[in-house]
Amino acid sequence: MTRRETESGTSTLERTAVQRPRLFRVLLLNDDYTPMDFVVMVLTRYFGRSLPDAQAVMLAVHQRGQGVANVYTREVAETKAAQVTGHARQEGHPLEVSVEPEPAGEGA
Ligand code: TYC
Repeated sequence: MTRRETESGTSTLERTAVQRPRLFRVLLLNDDYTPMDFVVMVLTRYFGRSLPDAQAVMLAVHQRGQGVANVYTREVAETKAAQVTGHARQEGHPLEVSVEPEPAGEGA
């Protein structure tokens, strides 16, 4: 709540609504050719995962077909997806990355 004094000397209380930005998941998709080490490197370098965490996420993607690299605001998620796809293509790997909205009500 913020108290504002008007020119005429009256004061009002204003309530400011805080809007938290929608969050988006960056998903890694499994394929048969991208080396496991490359995926682990991507998870540590681009998605801030610790090495053990990156290894667990990579294995989950390998076994289940897809998994969440991390969650960001839309622009950051899309930038990371583009950077990782570019890096993978440069190395000749077919790794696919997608971005999807975090379902409403998930997270804090
Ligand atoms: N399936 C790949 C392999 O056996 C490893 C892999 C994991 C690829 C995760 C992509 O998003 C991925 N080399």
